[in-house]
Amino acid sequence: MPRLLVRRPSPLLAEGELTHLDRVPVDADVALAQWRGYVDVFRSRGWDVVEIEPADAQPDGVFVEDAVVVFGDLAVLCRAGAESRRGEAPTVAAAVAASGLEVAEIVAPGTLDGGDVLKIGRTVYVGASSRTNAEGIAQLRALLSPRGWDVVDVPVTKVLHLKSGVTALPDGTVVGYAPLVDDPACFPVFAPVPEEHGTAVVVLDEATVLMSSDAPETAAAYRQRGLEVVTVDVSEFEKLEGCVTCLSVRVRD
Ligand code: CIR
Repeated sequence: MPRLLVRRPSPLLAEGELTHLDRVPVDADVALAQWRGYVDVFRSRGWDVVEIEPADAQPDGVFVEDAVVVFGDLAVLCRAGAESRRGEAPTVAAAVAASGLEVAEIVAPGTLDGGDVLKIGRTVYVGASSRTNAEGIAQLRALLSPRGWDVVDVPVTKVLHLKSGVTALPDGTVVGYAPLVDDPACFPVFAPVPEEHGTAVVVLDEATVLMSSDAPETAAAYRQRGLEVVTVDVSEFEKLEGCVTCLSVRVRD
């Protein structure tokens, strides 16, 4: 059974980091309801939901994807590029330790945010962003190359993380909102989408993706490709440069 690691949003969510967006009011109660709706999509499809211990003092703690990335049986604990987010790590490490996965970690001076890691087959695209540095990418490559993964670094200057700009459909097609993608030619197959919030998809299974409800034209385009599309409202997280991918870590069998 696939597993989903999540953490409920902190009451301080509205104080989360912002890099490319201006701060607007965030409603913590709405955010909690949206988070429950997000988790329910997975639960109703048979995913085993594992809640990481709440970290209410960490405004960005809900964005667990940034703290750990799973490659088969290996979990790589990240070292956050934003100092304000390093306090999220101990509780994530505890949850991962209990998961039975082999564990490795990125160490100083390396930084790596999981939002910069996009896996397609055995290729791992890593965004060289304001959060992920060359040393972090080098450490990840050293961990993954012997295990048969090819690590490819790609520039990210226009959005927070690589996966704020691009993600991949089940067939490996990379989708992105072209004005926010530094170099679409980095990817073997790139399909532009018409809306910024349409770029982030979570693959639920080979025929189904989960995405934001704030990109109806893109959802229609994915349906045209024969995909089933499930949408959720994640507006409160989008205000903080989050999206559907960053609210969970998917551990697939
Ligand atoms: C941050 O700036 O770190 C948070 N406010 C948003 C993190 C979003 N994470 C992601 O896209 N993987």
